[in-house]
Amino acid sequence: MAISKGRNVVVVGTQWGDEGKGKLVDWLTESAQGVVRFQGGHNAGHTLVINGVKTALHLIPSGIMRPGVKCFIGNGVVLSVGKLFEEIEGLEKAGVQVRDRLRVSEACPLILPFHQALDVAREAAREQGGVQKIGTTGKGIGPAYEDKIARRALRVQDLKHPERFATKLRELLNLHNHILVSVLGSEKFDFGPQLAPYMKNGEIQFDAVYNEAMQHAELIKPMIADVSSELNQLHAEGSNLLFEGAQGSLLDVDHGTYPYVTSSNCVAGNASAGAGVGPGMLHYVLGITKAYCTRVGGGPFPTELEWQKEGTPGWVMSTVGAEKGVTTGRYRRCGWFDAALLKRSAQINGLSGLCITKLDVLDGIEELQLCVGYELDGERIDLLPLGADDIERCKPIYESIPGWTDTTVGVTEYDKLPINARRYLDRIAEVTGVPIAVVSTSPDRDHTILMH
Ligand code: 2SA
Ligand code: MG
Repeated sequence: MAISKGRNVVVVGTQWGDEGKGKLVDWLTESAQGVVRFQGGHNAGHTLVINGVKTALHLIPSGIMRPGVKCFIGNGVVLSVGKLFEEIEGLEKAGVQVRDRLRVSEACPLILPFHQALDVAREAAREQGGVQKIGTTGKGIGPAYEDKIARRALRVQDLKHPERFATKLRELLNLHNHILVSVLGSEKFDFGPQLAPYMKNGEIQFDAVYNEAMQHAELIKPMIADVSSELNQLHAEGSNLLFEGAQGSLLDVDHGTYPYVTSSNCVAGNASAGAGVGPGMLHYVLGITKAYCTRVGGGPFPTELEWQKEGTPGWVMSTVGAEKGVTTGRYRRCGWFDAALLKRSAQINGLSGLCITKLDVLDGIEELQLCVGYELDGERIDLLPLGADDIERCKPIYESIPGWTDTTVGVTEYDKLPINARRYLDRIAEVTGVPIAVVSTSPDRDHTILMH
């Protein structure tokens, strides 16, 4: 495999998120000097297990768990400074030094309390109007990206200038309070304890947001940086960089199951725009893929299984795989591996290699089904179509593959995997046309098979 010294790697999720990217980024960080987040916000949830201890990260790159590695939050990330410091304090309590190793782009748009209020109120309005909810994480991600694209966002750099910040905040609040009250009827909503300190009569209060932001400004100032320049400098010095994707390719705002997507581009190409480096600096794209599929939130899922019935394959995936959201605690929907979906992912990311995770979860399932295409309007197709409406109508076409009974937990050599597990992996590589570079056989850092 070409994941080696002198090369920068982009790690992306190839399904709907939660593929196990955090573990792989952490593992690859052994040969990297810098790790960069380039999209999403604290909607992401990465679980790492190191020496048996679990750590959940939402905003800070997984590389933080390796002493000496520099971590960057690129301009493509929408940033809640409050959540960032909650995470920093949590890590510091666990003995992980963060402040001197984390750099935050001054161009990051800020997530402020009104973004979260808009997110929550919009989802409630959809539900009341009889429209399927997107199933967002309720963190304000979508509304923060809307402000960025509409060219009115408050950015990290504005925190350094209190008057400028106040002027922009006033304008933003005029607009958003109008939407909250007059369009979404926010006076009727219960926004919960998190937003209560900022709200009065359905409106977000200027003073509460401003005063908190100014406190945050003092905390974050030492970390504010020109991340693009620093990454280019590190690259020029011969450092290896790792770009850590959040969510998954099918949640990409353009290529995913639109409108049941997140509001950023999750594909590898956005590592360039979201970090401020040229595409020539991205050398290897590693696609992380679960040995089955999961999705949290609304939207189509062609290979979805019933997961609540004890003893069924879907139940095994859910329970053995502990498929519960790291950020919101929601149960994830589970289903068979979808190779036609993965083909779409390979195409939109330009995948160099695959990393298959959670293979061990399938141990003991008698017979596995592999989706190799769909029937859509009486025709057979072998690539996931674009957008939710067509995907909703796809009927999966399956190939049966015999399962295996031996455990794969902790196996570190490909040849030591049960023969049927190897057949399953080989067939995935064959159908998707992407070579398998890594297999992960448990959440533990060391339980990893390197293929080439
Ligand atoms: P949002 O909040 O606007 O980004 O939600 C839009 C859709 O994107 C999905 N989404 C995710 N799907 C899987 N994992 C995510 N992160 C957390 C985790 C999720 C959690 O890693 O466990 O804890 O629930 C994530 N973030 C966003 C979301 O479900 C919507 O479908
Ligand atoms: Mg996750």
